[in-house]
Amino acid sequence: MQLEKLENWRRTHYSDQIDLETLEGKEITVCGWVKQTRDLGGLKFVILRDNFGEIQITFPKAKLEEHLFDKANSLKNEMPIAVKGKVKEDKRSPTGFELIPNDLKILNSVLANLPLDSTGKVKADLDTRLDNRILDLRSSISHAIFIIRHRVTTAMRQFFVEHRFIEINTPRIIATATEGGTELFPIAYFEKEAFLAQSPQLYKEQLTTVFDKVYEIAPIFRAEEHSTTRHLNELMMVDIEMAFANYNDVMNVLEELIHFVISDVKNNCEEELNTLKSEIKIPELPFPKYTYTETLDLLGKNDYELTWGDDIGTDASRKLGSIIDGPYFITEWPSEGKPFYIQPRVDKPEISESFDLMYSWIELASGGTRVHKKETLIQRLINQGLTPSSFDFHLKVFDWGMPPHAGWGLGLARLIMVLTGRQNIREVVIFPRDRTRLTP
Ligand code: AMO
Repeated sequence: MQLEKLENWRRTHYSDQIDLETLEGKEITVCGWVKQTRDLGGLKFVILRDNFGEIQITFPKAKLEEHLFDKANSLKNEMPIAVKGKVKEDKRSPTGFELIPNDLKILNSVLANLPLDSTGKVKADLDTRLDNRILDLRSSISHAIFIIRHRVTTAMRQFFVEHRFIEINTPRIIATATEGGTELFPIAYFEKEAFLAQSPQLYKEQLTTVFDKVYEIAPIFRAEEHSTTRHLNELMMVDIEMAFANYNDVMNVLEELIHFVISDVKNNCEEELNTLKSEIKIPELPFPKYTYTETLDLLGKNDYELTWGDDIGTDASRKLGSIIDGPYFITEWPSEGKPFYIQPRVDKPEISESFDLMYSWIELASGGTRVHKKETLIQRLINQGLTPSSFDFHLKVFDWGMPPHAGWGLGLARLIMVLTGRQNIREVVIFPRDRTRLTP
């Protein structure tokens, strides 16, 4: 087959920009991929898919030049094409119009037997989908997930700008652990020992001394050995840190953000939510809050006993999810299990000024008030078996006017799971990295 060059052909309209009232009878140029073809002998229908929807291109043999109709016969699913044609009203077409082609360019060939059917008619398991992710992303389900994800990060940035947060980017190559030594990925960094960042924790705290309120949306890396449906080894984290604030203030920011994002998605992604059959509700503010101790009581009343100090693991979280619907906070966790930077309560040091944001049984975020006194921080580092001198680059900033501050980190993919109603985190990450998956 003779392939054509794009030359000076450029798209004039995306599929969702074709307004019948102004464009009927006019010639436009569309570009995209063949989603499907249907042959009725003298009539051929081609569905072209672009990023914003679909267009039906109708080839009536009787009205077209022979070579154009013949060319349409060589179209195969997933071929990239460009079409110049006239917009014509057609009530039978799903979009209410069709395009009658004047010219067609086939811009590349495709494999005869593709490893995945992006129309979703032939079902594939998740591994096959991930192995052939680019084709999978063209399916309406996966595409809807990532359009929603795009909407979420856009809305988040809007929210942060409106609330006067400054966007930062902190190093991904770091010298010390922030979230416990066991989850670090070591890397070869010339003659020094280095790691991939587990979180921007120390840097975001330092930057509050300059910019007051900061946020970062960036990848982080955790060498978690286990394989679950909600853990990955590389993930996008949404982090904030605020000066002159405590854990209650940053919980307020978090619930407002979640409310804003869910409302935004509900209002702007109706089609995608329908495709995914997601029935996410806009949560009421404020979100319910249960202290850790109250949560244990609640579990106890529902025949799930935990001892004070225990972590609330997967089974217990699932139990909670069966009792509480939507988002809620679990606050004031035992200080013992919390990272060194979390502030213990002054009146009751065994309890910390910390919280997790849960959605049903899934932990979406965690955060708290930070220790901002250098001596306390050094003591907590020692108590946790860490070497304060390894943190000199961080500790010295505490002598330069460190304000009281607080913040949180939110796992973006887990929020997307909730919004899109997906059960496996791998579905909502474009190229997931887990214990065994390193490609594509
Ligand atoms: P934490 O370690 O609790 O806190 O992480 C914050 C949130 O990130 C998500 N998350 C993960 N998601 C998928 N796979 C993983 N392996 C994974 N690990 C964590 C969760 C979790 O709630 N520095 C603190 C935050 C802070 O206090 O500001 C931190 O990293 O949704």
